[in-house]
Amino acid sequence: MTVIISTSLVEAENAKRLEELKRDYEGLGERLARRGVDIDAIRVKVAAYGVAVPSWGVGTGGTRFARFPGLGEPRSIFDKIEDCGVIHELTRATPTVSLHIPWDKVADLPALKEKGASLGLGFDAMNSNTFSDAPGQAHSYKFGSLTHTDAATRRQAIEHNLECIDIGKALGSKALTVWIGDGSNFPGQSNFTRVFDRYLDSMKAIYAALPVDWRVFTEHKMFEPAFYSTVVQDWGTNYLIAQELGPKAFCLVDLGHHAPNVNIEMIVARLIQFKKLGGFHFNDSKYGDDDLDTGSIDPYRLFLVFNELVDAEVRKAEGFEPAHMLDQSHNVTDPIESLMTSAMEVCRAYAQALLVDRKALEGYQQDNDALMASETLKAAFRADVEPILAMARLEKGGAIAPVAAYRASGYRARVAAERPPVAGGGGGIV
Ligand code: LRH
Ligand code: MN
Ligand code: MN
Repeated sequence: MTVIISTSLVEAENAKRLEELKRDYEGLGERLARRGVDIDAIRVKVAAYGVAVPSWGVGTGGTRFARFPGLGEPRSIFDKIEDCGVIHELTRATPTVSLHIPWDKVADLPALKEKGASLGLGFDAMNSNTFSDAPGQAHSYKFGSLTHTDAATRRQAIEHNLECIDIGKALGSKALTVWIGDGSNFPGQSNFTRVFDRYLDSMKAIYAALPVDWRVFTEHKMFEPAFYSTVVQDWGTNYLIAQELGPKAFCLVDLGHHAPNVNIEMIVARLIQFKKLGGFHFNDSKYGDDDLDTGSIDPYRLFLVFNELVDAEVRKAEGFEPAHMLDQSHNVTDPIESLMTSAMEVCRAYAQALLVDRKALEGYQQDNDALMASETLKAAFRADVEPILAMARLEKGGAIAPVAAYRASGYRARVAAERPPVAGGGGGIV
């Protein structure tokens, strides 16, 4: 296994914090024991948890107004994988990478797979991209891709998804995530029914090409880039798609793809109940698809989503196997720091949700004791589970304090010396 951040540096950083961590872990263990919770059992579950890092997240993002690149921007998929390796080395919570084609230029697949393996990284869901035109492509997606009125354009979009499956097969991925930007900007611009018919036809062709052990995740989003109507706009449409396509089709919930204040945890519960929850794109938002760091705006909402996931986990809900991925854009932070922090936030929400006294909660629900039901959730959410997370990282060889260890390692300065500066400018990506 290749090590990017020196083991001795991580050890030295950990040594500074070890005694304090042990005391904190013990103290928390005592407090949890009073509630009948075994801290070690929670730690074991958290240690087994992982969330995929998006390859597109390790470069500085941008808005449609401007992009301000950082130092040491990855030059290639190999640089991106290396950055992902750093995130996993320090957090031990991100064992897979989710690729985006053609943003990721992936010529030598065996070498890429080998590179991932050398860093202890596997490949999660493949993401196709028919929401922007690739240089030299025959047909433009300006007026749609899988739903375009022109059959040749639809065919091209289908072929692209098939190519993503082939790439994924070579890398050991087991899922394809399809998000399209198709929609309209004007009432009357498109016929809702015909457009959706075309979507289903195209998706059926993609579905037919899925290997037996693959799943396809369709991702809904309320608006943007289309501002009047979007073809796959909400979880209702998404559920219909998954139903129409068949047993290998599931709905992907990106937390930023709903109207403000929508009860996302309830959508999650519904999709679990009807066995169609495929996975997540975790991020946070204040207004729209802001792609802010997970848990940075509303950590309670993240916890409530995890509360539904743990509820399904403990009752062993049938067909429950969601893929967990981050999907963020980092404009003002070092992407590696943001992704490490976000991975830890996801682990935190999971740990907190594991603390919920589910028996008590059920009792309060049965008795219509709204206040105590809410307090039961709050009691779990208020617990500072950091010692559990840190201990889980430590025993897997990670850092007690990943951001501090990362800063001490000088990794960003090192890659900045190797990777040429990138010019900024106007007009970013999604
Ligand atoms: C669309 C989206 C989708 C894309 C990613 C870059 O807003 O969430 O998942 O693939 O952003
Ligand atoms: Mn997404
Ligand atoms: Mn998005």
